[in-house]
Amino acid sequence: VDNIYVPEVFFTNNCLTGENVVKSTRLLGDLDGVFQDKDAFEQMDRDRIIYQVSSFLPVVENTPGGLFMGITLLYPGKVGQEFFMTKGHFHTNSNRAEFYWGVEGEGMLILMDEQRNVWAERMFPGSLHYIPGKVAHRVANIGYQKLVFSACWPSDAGHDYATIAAEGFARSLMDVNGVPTLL
Ligand code: PAN
Ligand code: ZN
Repeated sequence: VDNIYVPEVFFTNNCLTGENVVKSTRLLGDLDGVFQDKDAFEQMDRDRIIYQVSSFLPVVENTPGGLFMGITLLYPGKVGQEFFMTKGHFHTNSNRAEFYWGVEGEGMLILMDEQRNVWAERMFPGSLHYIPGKVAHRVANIGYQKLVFSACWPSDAGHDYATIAAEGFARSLMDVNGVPTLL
């Protein structure tokens, strides 16, 4: 997939070269098991693009003291009544924190601590979110347009997807009569 969203600002920063930009695409089929409504999921096109991430990795993964930055484009849509969202993860180095900030569109940052308490913060252009260590994070697009947000995290954070794949989040963000609601 070539038409990934990359704002021009990244090309004006001379520390970023083609070699340290990593792009990835998540299709609906990559999110098997993530959404609550299995019947609705099975009826949808597994090849549909749900989100794309461009990550800027100026140092080697796991370097202590470095920073990574990424920009995520999350398309609008729902599986049943549940908004399209990212997989979500804890950091492997569990105490590593992260900043997210909203660039375009409307979203909800869904957070869960190790005791499985879940809460959410509204994302919008210019919104800034501090994600403490030991807090799993995922983003849902609650609007009708694309949602774009950026992230900055330590280069030795790592991504633990397995815990969320196995246990999920304790609450899901559903469209309840037009109102995004954590259930
Ligand atoms: C972000 C996320 C990105 C995609 O850069 O990796 O938004 O979400 P998933 O990784 O959960 O699929 C981040 O949190 N980095 O640490
Ligand atoms: Zn993260």
